[in-house]
Amino acid sequence: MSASATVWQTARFRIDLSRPRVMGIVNATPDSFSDGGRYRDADAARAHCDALVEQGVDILDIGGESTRPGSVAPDVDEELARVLPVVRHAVTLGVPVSVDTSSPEVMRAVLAAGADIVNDVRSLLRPGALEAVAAHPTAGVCVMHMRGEPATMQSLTDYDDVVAEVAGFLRERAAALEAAGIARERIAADPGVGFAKTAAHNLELLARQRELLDLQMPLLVGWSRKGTLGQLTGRPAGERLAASVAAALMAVERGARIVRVHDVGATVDALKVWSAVACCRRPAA
Ligand code: 7PJ
Repeated sequence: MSASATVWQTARFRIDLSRPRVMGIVNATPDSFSDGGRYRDADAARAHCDALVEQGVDILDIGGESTRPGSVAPDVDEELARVLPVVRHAVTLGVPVSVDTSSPEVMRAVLAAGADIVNDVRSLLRPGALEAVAAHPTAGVCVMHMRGEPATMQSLTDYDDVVAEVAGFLRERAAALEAAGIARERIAADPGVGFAKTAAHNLELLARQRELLDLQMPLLVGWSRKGTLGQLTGRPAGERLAASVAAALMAVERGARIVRVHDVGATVDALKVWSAVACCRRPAA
């Protein structure tokens, strides 16, 4: 088997990872600038799904909980009310649909509605989450490294060797998922850029990212608009496009097979250039 697995089994799609894939972020959280309430927010999120498909997205990732540093989780009913109307539309668009959630109730509901992937920043550690995904015969899942909770994680940044710790955690979670009956080819692994990590840790994880290929799982990485890029450039989140594309490209160059991004069109273009060069390489010795 090559260093990076070549498929990701998900509910409706076996995603071919022989070329890198772009996962586009769809926020189903309330828009603080919208005064039209839930219907208007859901409409905007559905329109955003359509726009990302138009831009060439490979996977839609819909989230109803903000997990930015310091944020507090919504209750289950609220999260479902945000996410389900968007998922029901997204599953009609012909691309795999992922849902960014840690709630077993939300997992069960979105998988029943036809979603393909559970993307859980808490790696199915909430009670019932492992069982919710294992109960589906083929749904994909992404496990991600984090410590603590988004509200407190930035105080949990002591590591001897961040790459070894992240790898050890992801290996353990994959083993737990497999023991629960989730086949290996259904699992992707994510180092969790910005989750209980300083800028130096995030950069070390990117510099040494190839070491994570030893996990023998497809690597999914999300650098898009993250704080480390703000620290490096001095720019606010809305002005981190170039930095985000640069980081996504470096992640792919170091073996990531899926990049989770806000700016789908720009990332798709960058990866076209990368792929055109990658295909001309001599086979590795
Ligand atoms: C990530 C995520 C990430 C995965 C968020 C943000 C914060 N899921 N959900 N990986 N980040 N798998 O987008 O800034 O890095 S929410």
